[in-house]
Amino acid sequence: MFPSLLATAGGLLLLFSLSSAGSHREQRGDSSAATVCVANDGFGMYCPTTCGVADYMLKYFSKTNDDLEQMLIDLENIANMTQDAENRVVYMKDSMVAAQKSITPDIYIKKSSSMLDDVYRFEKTISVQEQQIIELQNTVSSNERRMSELKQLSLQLQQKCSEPCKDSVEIQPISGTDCQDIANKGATTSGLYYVKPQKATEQFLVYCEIDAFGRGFTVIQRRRDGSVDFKKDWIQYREGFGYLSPDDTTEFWLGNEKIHLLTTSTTTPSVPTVLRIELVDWEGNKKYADYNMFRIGSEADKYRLTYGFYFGGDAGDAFDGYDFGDDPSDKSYTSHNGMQFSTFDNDNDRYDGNCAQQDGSGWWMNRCHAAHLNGKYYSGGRYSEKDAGEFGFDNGIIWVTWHSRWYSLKETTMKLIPLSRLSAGGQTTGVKEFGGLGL
Ligand SMILES: [Ca+2]
Repeated sequence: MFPSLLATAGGLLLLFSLSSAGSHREQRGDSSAATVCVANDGFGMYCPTTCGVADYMLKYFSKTNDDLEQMLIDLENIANMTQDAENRVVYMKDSMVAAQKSITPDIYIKKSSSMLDDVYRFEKTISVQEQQIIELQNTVSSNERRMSELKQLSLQLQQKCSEPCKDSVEIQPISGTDCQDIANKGATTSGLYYVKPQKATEQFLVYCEIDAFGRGFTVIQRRRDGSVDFKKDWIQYREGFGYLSPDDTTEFWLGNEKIHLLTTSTTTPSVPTVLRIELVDWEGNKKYADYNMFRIGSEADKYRLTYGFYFGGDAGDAFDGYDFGDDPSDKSYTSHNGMQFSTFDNDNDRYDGNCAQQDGSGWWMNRCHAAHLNGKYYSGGRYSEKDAGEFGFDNGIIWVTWHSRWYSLKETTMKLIPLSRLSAGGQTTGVKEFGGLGL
């Protein structure tokens, strides 16, 4: 039984170490790096989720493993004690025989009766210990059964993880250059779709929000619950991170390169794209802001943000900067139009320091911002300099033309739509549909 238990524990450890390599790279569930689960472009909710389940199981395994090891030690101790006791009984029986042979009957009877007492006592101990061993053996075999079931399940999950994401995530069959193109082709449900913008060399997955008016928004950013850490480096912001989900329940940054491709048209004149920003605060209020002729430059231009003009909305024009009253140049220091993208490891801001490092995000930093939708997530909204870490700056999810810089929003969405379709259902109708807030 011991060898088989050891073998099982060894197998578990192996299983644990094999899978923990994957889970480490998947730490926090939001790594954009290629993982064991992801077959192609790094998005798709279910593969990482499957790993999440596996991680959970592995945690459980680890505990079971510890328990089993402890049990193994206990069993060995008991076995040793039992062996000791048996040895002593054998020794005493031998002694009795020896005594019988060599000692006079009177002394023998005295000695032997005391020895017999000892023998009975030890035999009793042995029987108790044997009972304990049987109970432990039962526990071990029941644990072995459970472990074997878990291993089976884990193998199934690993099998699932090694399959391409598209096999387990519901991806809609229609594809197009963007979500509006997909909606134009007849898609009526929001979900995951493949898009291939004109300049793209390969298709990639996006979440399309398709409404009752046939408008197809391509979602490029989503904050919902703080489950994804947005403090990422240049490459992660370039490639995108977080998770796309068919039911829009997850947080992500689609990736600067993809946003660049989605906002770069090959036609002349170019097709104007509107960036719609939707915001939700902690009281459940919803507001939005639209920017027309929105565009993200290439990586060579550090994914520079440009837009033609603020196109309306009730959240106000925070991209234009804000006069905080701290400095005469506040507003020009905090406007975003024309800013290059910065991350902590790629500082392209207009500040002597490093805005992205100080505020723990990737964003079109000026010196630094009046809008900061990739900021740190603060549950409840209100936070202070003390909460903001070593630098103490306003690093939350900010849109200062609505809430102050010390109020971090609960939810954000950044999404794209061709200008021609924004008002397809009626601009006012569309606005009403979003939170019932008309212009
Ligand atoms: Ca700088």
